[in-house]
Amino acid sequence: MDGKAVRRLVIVGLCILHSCCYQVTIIVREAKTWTEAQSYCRENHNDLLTINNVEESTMLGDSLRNSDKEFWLGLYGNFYNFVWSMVQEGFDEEGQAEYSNWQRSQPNLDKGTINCVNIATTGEWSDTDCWLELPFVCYNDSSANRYLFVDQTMNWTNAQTHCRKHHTDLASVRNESENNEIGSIIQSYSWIGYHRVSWMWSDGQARHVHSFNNWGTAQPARVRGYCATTKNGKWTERPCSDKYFFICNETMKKHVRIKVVLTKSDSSKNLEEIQDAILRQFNEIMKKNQISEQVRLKWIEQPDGTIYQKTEEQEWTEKQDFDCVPPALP
Ligand SMILES: [Ca+2]
Repeated sequence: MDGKAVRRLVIVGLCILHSCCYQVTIIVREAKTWTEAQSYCRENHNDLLTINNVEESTMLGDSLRNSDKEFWLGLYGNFYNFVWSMVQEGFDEEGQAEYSNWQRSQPNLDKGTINCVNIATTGEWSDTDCWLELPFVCYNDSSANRYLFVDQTMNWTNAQTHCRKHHTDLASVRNESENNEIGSIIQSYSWIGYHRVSWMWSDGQARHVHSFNNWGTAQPARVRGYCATTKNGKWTERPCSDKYFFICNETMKKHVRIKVVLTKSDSSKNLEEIQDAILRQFNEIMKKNQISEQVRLKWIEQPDGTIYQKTEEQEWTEKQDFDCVPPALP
């Protein structure tokens, strides 16, 4: 064996990989009403489970495959949750977001998952099926005539897409004078930007018309007083006062520390430039592997404010020689 001592000047920095927020699913086998289950999850974990996409849904379906039970999810019907299409900071002044001008006995469509609001020439509003083809009113915040009547019939979603593409959004109405203005420019029942988001997640996310869902056949048929369970991944509406097992989520954060060692010291190079370049390289690698969205990288500062520490380390490299002996012939 032949050993050789090598002295190197090494510069050591610590880099932290902060992988944000991966969800852990906790299955609780104790029957509770939806509200009791929500309280339990909020006290002991994070919240009742939200399912955002097909991957999360498939993973949950796989883990429940051998169970014949139903479990509450965080999804609940919110009958009166009407919202405007246009979300613009500072658009509503105090109290104006609450303005409405429903026709008598409206809104009355309490079935299905979606419904959208039209305005009559009288200025009165009704809720109806979003797939109806109606003319519509757009809002344009950079035009002198803010409200524009579009005399083409489309379903509510296509009307929204049209207004967002050519103007600002489907019309929002903040008060009686704006409502009268719209009533005076339309020629028949027309869409405005108001629509009901009937299903909400316990964590506050609205389940919009086109967001992911995994309802079973002919579900959901009702909204009021109903919450959603899952069995084998499919969703079913059940009265929220029924008792089922349930699923909570927990948000975990993971930190990984990486020690970066620069073995070639070059005093002519600015260490701060090097550290930025190293982070950029790591970020590029993560981007290529499609993990950059969940992971954040940062350098760890030492108590004295620096990132790098210069140390003189003694390191041994070893060289081992083996004799190559051919196998003995029998
Ligand atoms: Ca109606």
